[in-house]
Amino acid sequence: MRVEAITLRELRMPLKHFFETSFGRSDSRRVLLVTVHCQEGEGWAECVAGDGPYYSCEWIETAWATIRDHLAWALVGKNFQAASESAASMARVRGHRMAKAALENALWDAEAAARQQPLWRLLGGTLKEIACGVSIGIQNSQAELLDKIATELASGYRRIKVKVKPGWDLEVLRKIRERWPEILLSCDANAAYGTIDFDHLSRFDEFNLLMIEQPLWEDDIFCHAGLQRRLKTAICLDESIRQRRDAEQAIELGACRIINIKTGRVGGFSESIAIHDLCQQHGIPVWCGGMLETGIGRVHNIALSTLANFRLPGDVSASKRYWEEDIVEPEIDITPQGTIPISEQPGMGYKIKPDLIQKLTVRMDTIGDR
Ligand code: OSB
Ligand code: MG
Repeated sequence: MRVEAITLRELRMPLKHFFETSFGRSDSRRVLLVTVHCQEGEGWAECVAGDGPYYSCEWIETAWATIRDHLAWALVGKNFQAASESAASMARVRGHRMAKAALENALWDAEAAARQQPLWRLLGGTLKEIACGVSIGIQNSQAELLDKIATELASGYRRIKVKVKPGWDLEVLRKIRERWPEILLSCDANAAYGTIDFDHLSRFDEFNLLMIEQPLWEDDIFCHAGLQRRLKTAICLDESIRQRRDAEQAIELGACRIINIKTGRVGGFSESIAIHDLCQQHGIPVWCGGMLETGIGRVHNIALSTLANFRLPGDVSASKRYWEEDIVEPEIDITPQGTIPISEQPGMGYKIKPDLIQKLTVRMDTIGDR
């Protein structure tokens, strides 16, 4: 694929309902879409960087500027045999993995379309349907949280994950377990606790959780190993795993028993596959995390989730949970069994809605000749 130009677009999309984590509440999403224009056709991807530097240090403005001034120029004019080769061209830029992932994944999208192959197959996927879970934010009251859980269970979701933080944890988990003793339940702290909380965190053990996700600092592996030794509950790392090397260290140290893969967080599909394979060799199950994506990011998450070691339900849920109208069609939806069947169609298997994207676009820039 010969890259001729790259287009950046920012969209503003209101969320149907606020989403609150330990690091803050969002009512809407700034969405960064990337299109790579190649001689053979185009490819799309979504940069999952947040509205602000709270989940990680990357956010929309750093991603936009880093792609425009540095990363795009590492690709424009180059010819790649395969999308996976693009990562090496961008390696001189340190960090900025969400920005890199958007470019690499757009190239995978273009490659799948050019080869007339489903993206999931190009990635090495084998599963014909994927299992879906939901991530439910912190609510204004426990009653509202319980209502939301009831709704999601009725839709068929296979695993409920609730966000926790100091002051919204033990009591909430107790209420959920009283009402649903048997469901697959996990919690995600988004790095809200510290070493002084180890005794407090061991009390989570009484709730028979599938996992506790990222209890400690976003840049820590070592202290998680100490905590995992004290907990019966499996720790799942999210923020801490930025690359394959981090996963290697976490596994070696015993810092987690499960890993969540987000393609944006680790710099793209090739690094995601490398982490997936490493975990598979070590008997560590992985699942696909979400970043409040629109349909474009969601479709890429679905494709990645078809790799064999994605053994736990991911945060890959229906478009209508977040958006009034999604930018792909058909909208992403789940079966009553809480699964998404995989399409045999070439490329993404979903269509982009250009008119809606145009309508939602608040800025645009093209790097290269078009
Ligand atoms: O930690 O998994 C997370 C959303 C934004 C930032 C971080 C996280 C999340 C989610 C939402 O949990 C998952 C989704 O997209 O449904
Ligand atoms: Mg998480």
